[in-house]
Amino acid sequence: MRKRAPCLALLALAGCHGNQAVLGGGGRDAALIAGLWQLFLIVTLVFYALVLIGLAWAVMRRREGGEAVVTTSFYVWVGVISVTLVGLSIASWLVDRTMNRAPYTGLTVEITAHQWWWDVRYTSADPSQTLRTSNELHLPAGVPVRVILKSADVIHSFWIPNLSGKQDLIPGRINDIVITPRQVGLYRSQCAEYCGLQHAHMAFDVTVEPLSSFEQWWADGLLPARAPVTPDEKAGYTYVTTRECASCHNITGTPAGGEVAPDLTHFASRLSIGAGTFPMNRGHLYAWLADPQQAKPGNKMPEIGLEPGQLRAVAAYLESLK
Ligand SMILES: [Cu+2]
Repeated sequence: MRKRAPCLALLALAGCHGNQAVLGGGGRDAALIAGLWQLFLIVTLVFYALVLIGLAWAVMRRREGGEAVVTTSFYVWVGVISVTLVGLSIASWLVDRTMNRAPYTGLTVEITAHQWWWDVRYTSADPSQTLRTSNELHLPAGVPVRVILKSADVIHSFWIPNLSGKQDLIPGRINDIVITPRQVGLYRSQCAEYCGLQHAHMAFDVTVEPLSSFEQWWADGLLPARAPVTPDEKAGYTYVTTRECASCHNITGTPAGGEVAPDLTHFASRLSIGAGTFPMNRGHLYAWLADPQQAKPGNKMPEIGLEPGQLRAVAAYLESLK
């Protein structure tokens, strides 16, 4: 029993630290939410202690005192609870209002949720500067970013616990949320609305970096895909750009111009495969290409039936897309 208490405490604190943590405070809104959570925790702990003290007092003194004492205590207690609840409601409302008044400086990202991946567009007044990527988000530290949220199929929910609260992505409707990341780091976003079989594998990586690094990342992202060099890469390029892959996936600078699946132009520069499902490495890439339905059952990528030589070539080409 003694060993269980620290374990339970650790379990309760598991969501407080790390790259997917509600109390991480890595963003303006996340810090506001964490502050509100701490206020609620302290107040409810105080009331819990008062209830226990009152209970002990009642048990010990149950034969003393009259009905008048009980009645007075009851009204005082109801009054204290009412005032506290109103106070907590006001605190919650103030935090909500502050979050909705987030400053916004002009950087806009459009995110469309799909079962089960994220299509990401960094928009610009100059269309040639609009950057499309998938299943990743880069954000400049200290800069408020407006994220426009859409859904292509069912209701999803956008949530980067370390940076902000949640916002739904609803078919036929446009929502938005302003995020102001404060701490440079790598974070993880997770869809927060059950959206089907692979809801738990609908995540993406978030890189918060200094503004200059972010601008460099954006500029690099606009470059066309790297040309194949080795024989395997060349064979993979030919396969990917002339066969099934090209009808769904886009690789800028090549004949592959599909729009209905994740953009692969700089695929290998991402940190994960399958919308945050697997870390980006050769083993997981081979497994994914060999049988995507085994890797992530129900996703829209069919098993193509690559021969071993084709598998090696396609993997080599995709790995070269930095
Ligand atoms: Cu979802």
